[in-house]
Amino acid sequence: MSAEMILVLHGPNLNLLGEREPHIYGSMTLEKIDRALKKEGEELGFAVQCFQSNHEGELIDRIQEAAKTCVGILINPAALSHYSYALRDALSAAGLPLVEVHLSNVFARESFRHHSVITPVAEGMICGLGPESYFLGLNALAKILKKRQV
Ligand code: CA2
Repeated sequence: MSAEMILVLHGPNLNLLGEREPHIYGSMTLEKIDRALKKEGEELGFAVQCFQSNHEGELIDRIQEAAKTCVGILINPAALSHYSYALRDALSAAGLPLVEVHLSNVFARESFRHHSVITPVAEGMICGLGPESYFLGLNALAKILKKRQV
């Protein structure tokens, strides 16, 4: 039997990780984060698929597909967190357990970053721990999914 699938989504500009602004977002590239998440996922008993887009509509298309093929979503919505009701509606409609993560401590930054329109439809949100936010988020999601299987 093949492993159940978790979708990891990265929002706009996260493709620049490791190349720009390392003082805010760290020096690990997105490719390296994705590789480590897939490995961690395997150890947790899940197959992890990763997708990054700079386009809101592409993220929404991927979420709609995931509703039919995946069991949970881990997302860093990037700046879309702060204003995208379309992304929130897609995540809510997918009806899958959702964990939101941010690399930076959004509460220690500009006030527009203090509010996420995604958090109310997520199981929880982790921020401020660099790439570790993703790994903690994946572990939390796996725990939630395993509890639901019982
Ligand atoms: O801290 C996070 O993970 C954020 O989601 C990152 C977003 C930001 O708009 C959110 O408020 C918090 C920005 C992603 C931009 O990523 C870059 C990475 C490297 C260089 C430049 C931008």
